[in-house]
Amino acid sequence: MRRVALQAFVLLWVLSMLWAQAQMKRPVTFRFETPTPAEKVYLAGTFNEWQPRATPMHSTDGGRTWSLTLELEPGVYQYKFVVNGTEWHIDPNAPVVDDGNGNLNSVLWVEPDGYNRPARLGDGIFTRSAIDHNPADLRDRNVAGETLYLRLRTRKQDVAEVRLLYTQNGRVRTLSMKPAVSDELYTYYTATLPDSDYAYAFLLIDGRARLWLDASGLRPAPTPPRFQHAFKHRRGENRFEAPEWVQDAIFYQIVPDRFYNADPSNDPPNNQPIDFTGRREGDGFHGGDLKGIIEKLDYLQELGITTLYLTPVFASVTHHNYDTDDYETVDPQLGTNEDLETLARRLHQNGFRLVLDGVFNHVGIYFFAFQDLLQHQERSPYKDWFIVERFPVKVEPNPAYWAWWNIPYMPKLNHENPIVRRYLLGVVERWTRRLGLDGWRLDVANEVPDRFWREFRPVVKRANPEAVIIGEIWGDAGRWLQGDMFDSVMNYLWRGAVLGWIAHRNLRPSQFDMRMRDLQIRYPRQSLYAMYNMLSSHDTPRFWRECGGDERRVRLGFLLQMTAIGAPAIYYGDEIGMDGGGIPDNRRPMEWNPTPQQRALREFVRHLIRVRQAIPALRRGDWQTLLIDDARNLYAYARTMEPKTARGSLAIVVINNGEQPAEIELPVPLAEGALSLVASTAPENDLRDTYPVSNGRVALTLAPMTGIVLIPSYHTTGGLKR
Ligand SMILES: [Ca+2]
Ligand SMILES: [Ca+2]
Ligand SMILES: [Ca+2]
Repeated sequence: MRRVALQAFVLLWVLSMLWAQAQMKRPVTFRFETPTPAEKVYLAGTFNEWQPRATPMHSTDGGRTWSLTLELEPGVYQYKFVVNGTEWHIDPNAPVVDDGNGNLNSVLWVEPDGYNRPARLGDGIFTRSAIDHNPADLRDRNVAGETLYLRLRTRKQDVAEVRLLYTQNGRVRTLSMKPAVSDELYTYYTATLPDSDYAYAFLLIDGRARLWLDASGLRPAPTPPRFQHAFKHRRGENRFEAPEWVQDAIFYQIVPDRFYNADPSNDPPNNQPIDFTGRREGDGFHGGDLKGIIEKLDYLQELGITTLYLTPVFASVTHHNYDTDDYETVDPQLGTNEDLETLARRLHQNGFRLVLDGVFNHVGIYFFAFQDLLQHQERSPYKDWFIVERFPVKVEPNPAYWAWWNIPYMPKLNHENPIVRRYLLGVVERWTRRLGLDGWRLDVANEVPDRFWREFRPVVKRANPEAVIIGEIWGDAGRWLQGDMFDSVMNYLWRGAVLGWIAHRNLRPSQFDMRMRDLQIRYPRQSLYAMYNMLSSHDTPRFWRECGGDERRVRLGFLLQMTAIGAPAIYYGDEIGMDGGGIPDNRRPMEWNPTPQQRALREFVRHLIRVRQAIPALRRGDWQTLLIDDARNLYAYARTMEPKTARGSLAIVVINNGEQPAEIELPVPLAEGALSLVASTAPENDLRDTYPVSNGRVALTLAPMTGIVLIPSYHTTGGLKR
């Protein structure tokens, strides 16, 4: 038995490798002309994680014209040229896109083979290069709970019908696959089955043509169906567990220097340079500390927070501490190692969890190994801890070593060096055990090699199997959510969609809906439900600012956040609508004397948290779009789970994001009965407490730019009333 299993595994592995090769790379040549000759020009983009010095270009005319050819898989890429490692330029000969966070980048589409011919439904022609199902990829084959999730990709607008054929107990069964979502290049079809043993294949139908996809590839469909080369699924395969508790978490992100100052004795001096280089803290120190967080635990508990995420707490000369000088020691401005242990203990005693910021891409210039390098140069035993291009090494602009964004105060570590990896993993293991840490948020995780994260995961999980690993990834994070690196990521894609529809008002409901459904096929379900969904972070303008200070929009953002798939994460002060633009303005000290208006917003957020916690469907349910009305800017969705009779198994969210009152007749997943209002962004409005449902429809009127949450009346308990 064992041997058969091994052979099957090897066969599967070989097939999946062949599959990976079938994703044909294509040569793409980049060209850039500099106005004056440059010493060096680099290419940086989503294909190299925006590393400013990783991809040098070549010049044959003394530094004016630069070019480089890369082999790229089909997809959409963003990029820029980096002149002399410091000046970032877009490509004047390419279209630009907003990356969703206010940056303009050049964009490149690499189309798969055959895309030069238009796609048509029903013409009997398939664009074969687009058709893909990789059984080794969790996005294509994933077991979560007792359910097997399958995904197949085709070209957009190309295939009329996709069927999943599978064998069970010797019988062949057929399931029609649903087109879940389409992106620029592809349509994704999905199907679910109870997790069990199957042989399966896909039948694609277009016009009179029928194509068969199994583990041996694509070929004309055999009649009757033949399964000797079928994909195989064994019960429990491809199972990866993200910690269950994250689905129920309400995160709160704190920049400790900016939260609460409980101990003035450890405040750093504010009016002198922070070191010999003469640099000053841009916006100063504000004296917040770990004791301050302990003092405010009641506040956080009252709000409904369950999990704290602290930006870095280890010693560094800056207020933000993203340039670690000593991983073993808590920053003296924040307290002592004992204070951190006390904080962790107090959090755990009060039912909170604690996630720390892991900054392992780069260090600060006072980090012992970097100090040794500065002192001993080529003779330093630590010179291979960094990526040094030339000697002498000095702290200077455009330094001789790789640094994060070329900022000389943040020398990048060399993760190819096994000693560096072992050192960092030791730090991780000790703090995880010592604090009973509930997780790590990983700074600029895309810039650290995957290899390090693959070693990181088992170290963390051994120290605490329940710890969550959250990567800072701004784009599509599917690569990191394959079970071998992260459980979750900071969900900037989700935030971008909310900004687009609610804050900036440049997306329509249909586009917002597409983005929501896109996220659902982009990540394995375990990760999707453990996403870190934030409206703001220490790296973005405050949501309040993004909404132009329009509280109606801010409230709609919170409504979406608290009813979304994935864990809500509140950036400190957002709950009272604190304002702030880009860094460092978005890190103003916490406002502890809120105005009545701010307190009312906080009360609304607190209520939404209670609603989320009281209705399991909001945390664990499926997503069902109920209404898309672009003309009136209306959108409604349901969160549903089985069994339907259970309390909290259904919640309906209706949003009128338009400027006019809207009379809505909404189809709902409930035949008869009544719906009760449990939350509204505009409580002063004259809304009814219950709405009758007849023939699966409910009629309601919503004021402009308001949203509500409804649940079946027979599910209601006291205390949830808005
Ligand atoms: Ca076709
Ligand atoms: Ca202090
Ligand atoms: Ca500091």
